Amino acid sequence: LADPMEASIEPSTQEMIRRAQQLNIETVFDRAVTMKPCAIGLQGICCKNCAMGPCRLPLPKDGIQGEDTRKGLCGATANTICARNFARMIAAGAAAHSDHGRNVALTFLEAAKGTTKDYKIKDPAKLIQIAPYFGVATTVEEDGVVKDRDLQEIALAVAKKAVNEWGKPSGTLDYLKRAPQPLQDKWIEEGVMPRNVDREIVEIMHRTHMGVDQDYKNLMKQGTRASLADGWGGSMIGTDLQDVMFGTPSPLQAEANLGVMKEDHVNIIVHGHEPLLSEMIVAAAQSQELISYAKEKGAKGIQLGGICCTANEILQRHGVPPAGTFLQQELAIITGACDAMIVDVQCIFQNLANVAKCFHTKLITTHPIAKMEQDNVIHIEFDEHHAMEDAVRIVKMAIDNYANRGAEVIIPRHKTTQIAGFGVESIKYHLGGAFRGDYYTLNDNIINGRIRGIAGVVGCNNARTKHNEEHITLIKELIKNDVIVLTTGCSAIAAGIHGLLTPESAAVHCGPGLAEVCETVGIPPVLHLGSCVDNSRILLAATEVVKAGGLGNDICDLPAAGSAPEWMSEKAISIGQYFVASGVYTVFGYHMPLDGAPEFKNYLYKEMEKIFGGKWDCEPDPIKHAHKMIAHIDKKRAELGIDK
Ligand code: NFS
Repeated sequence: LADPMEASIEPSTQEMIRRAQQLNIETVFDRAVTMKPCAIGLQGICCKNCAMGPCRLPLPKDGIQGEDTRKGLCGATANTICARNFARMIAAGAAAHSDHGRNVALTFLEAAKGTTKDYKIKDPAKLIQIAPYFGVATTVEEDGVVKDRDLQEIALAVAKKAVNEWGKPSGTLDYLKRAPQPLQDKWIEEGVMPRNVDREIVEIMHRTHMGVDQDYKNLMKQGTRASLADGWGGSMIGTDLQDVMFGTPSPLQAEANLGVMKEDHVNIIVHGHEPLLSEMIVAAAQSQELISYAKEKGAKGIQLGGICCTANEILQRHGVPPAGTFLQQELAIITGACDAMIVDVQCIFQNLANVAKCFHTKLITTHPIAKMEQDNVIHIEFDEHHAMEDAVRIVKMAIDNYANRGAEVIIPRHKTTQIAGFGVESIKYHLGGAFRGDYYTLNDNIINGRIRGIAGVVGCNNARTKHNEEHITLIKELIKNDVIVLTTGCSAIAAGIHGLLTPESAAVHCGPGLAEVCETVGIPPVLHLGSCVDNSRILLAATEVVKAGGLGNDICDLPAAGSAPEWMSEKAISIGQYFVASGVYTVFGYHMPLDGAPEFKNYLYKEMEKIFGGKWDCEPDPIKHAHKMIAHIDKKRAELGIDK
């Protein structure tokens, strides 16, 4: 069994691991003790792409290929195998983000056509802002007079263009032109401009099939192209259209951690990624009718909470508190107070069903592509044509289940307050100039040295590392050194849980320069920018910084760095690659599956910088990790002539 103190730095997590062990319920933390990773897979050199294998190549010693130079049966070298595996991770990650984006675009098309009543245009300003990138006009000329074009007409034109981005037969993705021009030039020169989202993912699967692409550099070219189709395509379109339909986030206050669950309330946890359903659940749970129904059933009200990126989506737009990170999903049920957990796609443990079986919890799957085989799981397929009806049915089911709770409900007391809901627009509002709609104040403070640089800290938790330790140690070290942090995903949830998302934390944890800026402007030193598809907001924020001037001409000129200290998902690899290909020095924690192919690893860690201005790195120690990022920031400051 796992030692709770070794598994997490977070007290409610430790408490719930102990509680699970008392009840003889296995969690991810225990499985991490009994299941050891495969040594060859860990190095990235196991090839199982054909039935002559799996070919498990010999491990190099101290990063050098030794005397044992056996290859795969087809002759595949360590570089080829490692690059194929890496590219396939990008394909899976880009597919997950982009399929989410596609579903959003398809729903937006229905909303624009008026064939669904539950989804509407909530943020017309955002629609008008993005329309030109799709080549959609926002004004019309009638009798020589320029007038605003009908909103529904703009929406329909944008929706059709957006949906087309997944499969258009010619050209390249429309959103690529949002990147700084020098970056676009690099992509064109390197031949990595994505043509359409689906094609780049399919082409990875083709090129990594047995006997196709056998040049690791060429394989990575396609990996890059698919990752860009994710970051500057599927994810970015997903984020934008979600903003149009559900509202662009703006800063708000909320709570975080398992302690947000309430013993005397109906507790509903939404877990997964696509906000299409969870938006409806929020609306249903806040309706007077269902609150009254909950009271009739003996509860004081309905408490919603989120896990993973669905949590971030509804936190950013509605202030619904996240109940936990990726690694706390089983623990939310182990409280005994979770009346329903509703899941859609991605990052959902199969073991949730086994845990739910030990309690009264209704576990509800909602997505046609993500079902569970266990018989205690209920499948209510969500359909955008009757979205609200589905949501009401689910919330009612949770309320009806309130009476079935067992005697022992133990909810950890821990919860924190946080400010979330930042985005490109709100950073502009807080850190823009008084008369200039750009990032003037931010740039000015970077140039004068109060802010040393910008870090993006994102990504998952990983049961192979101590839950939240790397995130929190790293972020604290960065802000102590006056580096402002933009965060998303489970990293953002972790930062919220550990109290780093408050303006007050600036005085406690920041260096004097960053503290002064945060206190003057009234923002936290760590800004929550949303879910993992919202990493596209970080790309656009970086682009705004470039545009505001004084810090070079391209993202790679900025004193900035990226990090995913506890990554585990294939989505993180796609994100890492699009950051690298956008010019960002990107450091991952834990481990990278590259050690078996030192030459390929060197290509990612060194050579790539010559092509895109960004490169990969890996550092498991969070303090050293922070200082690698800071050293890069200082190098960029020196190149810009602003080091002091
Ligand atoms: Ni991102 Fe979000 Fe969390 Fe990792 Fe999973 S929830 S999409 S993949 S674990 S950060």
